[in-house]
Amino acid sequence: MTNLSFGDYFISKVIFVQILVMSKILVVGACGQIGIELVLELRKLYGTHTVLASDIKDNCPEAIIDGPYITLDIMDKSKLETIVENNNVKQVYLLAALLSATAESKPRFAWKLNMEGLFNVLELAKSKKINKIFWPSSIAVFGSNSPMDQTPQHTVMEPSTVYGISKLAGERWCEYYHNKYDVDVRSIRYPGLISYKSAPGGGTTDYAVDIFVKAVSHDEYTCYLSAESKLPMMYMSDAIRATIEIMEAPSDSIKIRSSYNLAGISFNPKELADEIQKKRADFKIKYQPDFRQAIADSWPNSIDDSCAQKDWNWKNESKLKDLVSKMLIGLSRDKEEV
Ligand code: NAD
Ligand code: AKB
Repeated sequence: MTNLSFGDYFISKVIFVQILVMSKILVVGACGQIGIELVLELRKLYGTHTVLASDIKDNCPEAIIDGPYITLDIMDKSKLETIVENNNVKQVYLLAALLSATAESKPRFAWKLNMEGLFNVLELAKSKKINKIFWPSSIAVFGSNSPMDQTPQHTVMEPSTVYGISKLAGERWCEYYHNKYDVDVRSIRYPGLISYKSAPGGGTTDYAVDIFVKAVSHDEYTCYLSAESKLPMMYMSDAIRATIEIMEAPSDSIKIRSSYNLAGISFNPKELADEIQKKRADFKIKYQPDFRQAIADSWPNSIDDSCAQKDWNWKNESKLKDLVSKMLIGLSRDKEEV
């Protein structure tokens, strides 16, 4: 404040705060399983009009219709740039991608979408048009040569799916842009996410959502994975909290600029079905593994997330029992409302 009068100092502070307030957060892929819940939470924290939701879909989902929405194909670099400039976007959460099961049926397209979208956003940060990026990776970066139990942060990584290959390559590019161009990119290797507000988008872990939909409608569930396929999973509210916590953490506490391991709860389909049966005694499940079994077999059983715990104080909260209760209540309520 040395050379400024109090009045000038006050005005400069007001302008600074206004610039901060006016800058926007862009969520790309906002209509998806994570996107809807992330937009809702970001709007609660930073204000409805601060969070610009976008997706390739023309229509904004009902759940996020109260705030700004724009149609955007993340591969359209010039439209992305225009949106960023016209709206003073300073942070981007990039969620648009093809997930593991869908990507296997369109490998070349999955590679193109998953990589080109990331490059378009990294380039915006390189040219300092935006300040911060969140980009999710996945447990799919590991492969059958990685240790299966408590898979460490740094280990053998030989993914066998196009999705896993794109996520591992994406992680390397994130670290590269951080080291070379000082890009503030932050990332988490999400486990399979479980939620009821929006349907999952074509992953191998989707069974752990589908099973609840059948349980509340009193239908038998045919599981496409075997009863013993143990995978790392997480309840959505924990994943959203992790996403916001890593983005809010001081930059120098984020020591890993590829992507952090993140652990929630590990279970197999039988353990999940048993827990559901404690609440819905009539629930029945049978097992008919398909091509997704090989994908699940190549992924870890459980994850060591001690680096995330140490660097930015990550801690998972939901246990299997809570998750089952929340899913059954959430889906039953939605059913009654329909
Ligand atoms: P999703 O499939 O539910 O949602 C993706 C959204 O992206 C969709 O709404 C889709 O319309 C949109 N989209 C597709 N192509 C687009 C394009 N060209 N431009 C703009 N939008 C486009 O996926 P999700 O489960 O919400 O996952 C979001 C991110 O998190 C992905 O990168 C995924 O790999 C990662 N992830 C998810 C999980 C999980 O269990 N859900 C686990 C690990 C990692
Ligand atoms: C998928 O199954 O593809 C996703 C993931 C774990 O990345 N849920």
